[in-house]
Amino acid sequence: MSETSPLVIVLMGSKSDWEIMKNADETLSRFGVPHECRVLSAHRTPSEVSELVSAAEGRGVKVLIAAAGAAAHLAGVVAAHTVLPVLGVPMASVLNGLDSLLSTVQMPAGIPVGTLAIGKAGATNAALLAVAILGVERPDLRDALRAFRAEQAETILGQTLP
Ligand code: RP5
Repeated sequence: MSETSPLVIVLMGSKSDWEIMKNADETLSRFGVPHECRVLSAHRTPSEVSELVSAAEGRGVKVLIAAAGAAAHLAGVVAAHTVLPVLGVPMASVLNGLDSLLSTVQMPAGIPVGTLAIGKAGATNAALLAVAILGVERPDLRDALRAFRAEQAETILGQTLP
């Protein structure tokens, strides 16, 4: 995690989400994006969520990622407190994350949450999408994303079957 001002905040509802959300942390680090990761819960620490998110724009934050499981309202609550883009990542749960997915993705019209896939893929892609959003004004990040995709293509093309 960078010690400079964060461009991205990664929130998760519980420390139990970290095993998955460390993939977002690692992906942002790979692209050299300053970010901070925090555990804050929409229902267990509502005031602290409100304070952190309300102050984010003033701190220079550009994108927020919010991960939660079960009745996963964290991303929606985060989005209610900011006009910055909010990316939601549903965590797996006793219902395999379907409850988290629906809770995160089914925002009524007016307050959007860009929802990614359940679990590790969503954590990684939320970070990649955050990099793409930052890349709108950062050609260096766009170049880094192109290089990342070229690397993925090389990996696929190099795969052989037994
Ligand atoms: C949600 O409840 C968290 O985001 C987590 O995915 C889930 C379970 O939390 P713990 O009971 O493990 O703290 O709020």
